[in-house]
Amino acid sequence: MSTLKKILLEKQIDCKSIWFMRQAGRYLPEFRKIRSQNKNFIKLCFDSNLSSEISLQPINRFDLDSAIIFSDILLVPYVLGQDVKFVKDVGPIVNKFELDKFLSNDIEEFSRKMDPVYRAIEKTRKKLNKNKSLISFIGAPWTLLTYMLGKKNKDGKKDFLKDKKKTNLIIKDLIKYLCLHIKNQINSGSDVVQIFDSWAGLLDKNDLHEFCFKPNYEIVKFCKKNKIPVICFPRGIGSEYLNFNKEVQPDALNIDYEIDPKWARENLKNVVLQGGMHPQFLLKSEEKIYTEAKKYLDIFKDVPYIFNLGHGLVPETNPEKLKKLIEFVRQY
Ligand code: 1CP
Repeated sequence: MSTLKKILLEKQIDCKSIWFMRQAGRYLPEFRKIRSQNKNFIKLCFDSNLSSEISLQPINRFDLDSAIIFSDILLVPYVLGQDVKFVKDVGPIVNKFELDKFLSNDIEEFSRKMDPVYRAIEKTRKKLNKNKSLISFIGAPWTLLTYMLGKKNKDGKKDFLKDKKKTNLIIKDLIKYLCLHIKNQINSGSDVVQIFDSWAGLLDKNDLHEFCFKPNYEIVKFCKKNKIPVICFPRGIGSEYLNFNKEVQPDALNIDYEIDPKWARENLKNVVLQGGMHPQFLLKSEEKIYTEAKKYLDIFKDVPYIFNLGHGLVPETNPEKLKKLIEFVRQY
C-alpha cells in the first residue's frame, strides 16, 4: 500500500507522505520545454503520452510519494461543450454558457471524449512504482461554475446566485458527470481523488452550505460508496473548515495557508489533514523554508498528516529548493 493510503485509510502516524499541488507544472524547465512546443493547452492535456510524461517529471526528479495526473479541472466544461482557451498572463477563458446545450450532454459521449485522460492514467500507472499513489482530481461544482458562468469575483457571482433554481439544476447535472469522471479515473488506475473547491472562499457564509458543502458531500458520498479515498480542498473558507468537515466528512482535508495550523490541529477532528504551508515560502531563504516546514511537522507530529502546501506551487519556485525541502521533511 502507498504511504498516502496508509495515512488516509489506516491513519498511520509513523510514516511520511509528501506530494505537492501543481508539482507537474510551470516551475519545471522540462515542463516548460514541452509546453513551448505545445501552444494549445487543452490539446496538450488530451495528449496521453505527453500528459503521462509530464505527470512523471516530478517523480523522476524528487523523492515524492504520489504522482498527480497532469490534466485540468476545466476539461470537464470543455467536454460538456464550452470552448476553453488558456491565454498567457490572463488565465483560462471559457465560452458563453448555454443551458440547453449543457443539458443535452450524455454520459457515454462524456466518457468517450475524456478517454485520452484515462489512457494517460493507465500509462502513468504502469510506469509508477507500486508503493506510490496516482492521484486524480476534479474541480468541485461551485469552482467550475465560477469559470463556466464567467464570474470569478465577489460581485459577479451574485448574478448567478440570483437564480438559485437554475444554478442548482446545473450543479445537479455537473455532479453526475464529476462522479462518472472520478469512477473512470479510478478504473484506469488512479487510487486517490482530490476535489478542488479553489473558489469556495468567494461564497458568503449563507451560501456555503448550499453551493459548497452540499455538492462536496454528494461527491464524497459517492467516493465512500465506491471505497475511493478522497481529499477535499475548500480553499479560503476560514473557520468554516469546521462546518465543512462536519457536513462533508472526507477522508482528508487540505488546509489552505490562511488556516492557523494550531487551530486546525485542535478543531478539525476525525479527519486526516494535508498541506497548509504557504507556497510563497519556497521563494525565501532555505532557513525560512525549513523553519516554516518544521512548524507544520511539529504541530502535526502525533496525528496522521500529509505534507503538502496551502495552495499550488508557484511558477517562480526553484526546483532545487523544493528538492531541499523534501530532503528536510524526510530527515526531520
Ligand atoms: O500556461 C500553462 O502552462 C498552464 C498552467 C497550468 C497547469 C500546469 C494550468 C492552467 N493547469 C495546469 C495543470 C493542473 N491544473 C493540475 C495538474 C497537476 C498538478 O497539480 O501538478 C491541476 C491539479 C490543476 C487544477 C486546477 N486548474 C485548479 C485547481 C487547483 C488550484 O490551483 O486552485 C484550477 C482553479 C485550475 C484552473 C486553471 N488552470 C490553469 C490556470 C492558469 C488556471 C486558473 C487558475 C486561476 O484562475 O487562478
